[in-house]
Amino acid sequence: MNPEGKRKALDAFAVRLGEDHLGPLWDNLGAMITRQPEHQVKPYLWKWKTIRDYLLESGELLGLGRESERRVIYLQNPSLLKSGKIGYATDTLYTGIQLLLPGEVAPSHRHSQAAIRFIIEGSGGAYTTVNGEKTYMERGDLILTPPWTWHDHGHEGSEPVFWMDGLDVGLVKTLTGSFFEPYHDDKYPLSGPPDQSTARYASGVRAISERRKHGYPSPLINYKWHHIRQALEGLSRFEPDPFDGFAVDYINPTSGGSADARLGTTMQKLAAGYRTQAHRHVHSAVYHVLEGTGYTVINGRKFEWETGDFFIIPPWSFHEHHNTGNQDAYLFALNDRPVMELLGLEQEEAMTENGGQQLVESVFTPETV
Ligand code: 1HN
Repeated sequence: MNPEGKRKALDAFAVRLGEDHLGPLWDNLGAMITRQPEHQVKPYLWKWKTIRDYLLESGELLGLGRESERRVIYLQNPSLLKSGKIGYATDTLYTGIQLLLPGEVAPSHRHSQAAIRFIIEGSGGAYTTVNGEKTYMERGDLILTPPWTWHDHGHEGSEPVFWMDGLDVGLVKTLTGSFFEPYHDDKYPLSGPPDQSTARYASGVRAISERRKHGYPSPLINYKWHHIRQALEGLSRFEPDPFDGFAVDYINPTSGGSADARLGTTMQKLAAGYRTQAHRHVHSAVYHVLEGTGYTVINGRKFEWETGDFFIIPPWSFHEHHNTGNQDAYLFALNDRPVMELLGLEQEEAMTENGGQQLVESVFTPETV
């Protein structure tokens, strides 16, 4: 049979297979197993002022209680909306920004998604309880609510508090492991005085009575900003990482592994004027600018950021950061690296062309619908 005749016969054969809900791998192997990661996730950047203004407006429109468990506005990556999904930040990661007003209570519940909170703004008195441990929130703190732990939020202070929520919503949805349960009361009973785990674990040591306790969830639930900042000052006496500057992973003090088993969290300090080299990795990330001014080049596009902004690094996308300010910049990031590592999927590649820095082909501007 000539090649054309053969192709026709194979196409007709594929149609017959399809009628019996079968498929020919010889036509689909390339689409199933791509040579490199392929995805719909595009980078995007959200300005803090836009999010903050909308949140304050929602504070006037929406009360809290069982009808509206949380007052949160989430990052809806337009590239994921287009593919018919609810639109999280990336395929695996969800990020929202939550507002709690003085006197409010966000009622207790638990879910199988892992969650972290990173505190953006608020001058004291707001707290989360995690399985009965109450911990107060301060700007720059990272608070864990590990999967299936009861958590509620409350506010004894006088100013609105804003924080970033990060959850593995997309990952858990893909793996069909979502469970949710409301607690029968607004607040879960307290197990003792506040911030016990910070008192016990924040110095990186453990009481000898706890030697046999290790693994997940991490016993430390609040990673205080002043401790992290101090650790970065210590690191700054050494050479910066070429791709990330002075950067730390938040860790579980009993194991040295990621603070949360599935959600990775990092804080990086970029010294004034510092520019990193470009690299890419399989894991995706959501960045939040705790402090500073600069830009990140992602796949040849420049994303300019300032304090409070959020941006996405999609999987397997070249990126480099540049602190253009005259102060140190601090970037917090949420990522799915622990999952990629556990599954043996993580890979990393440095850009070698052009001295390891990308050519800027375009500059991002928000797409207003
Ligand atoms: C959640 O439980 C919180 O506890 C915030 O504050 C955001 C987004 C999706 C699912 C659960 C919270 C959430 C969430």
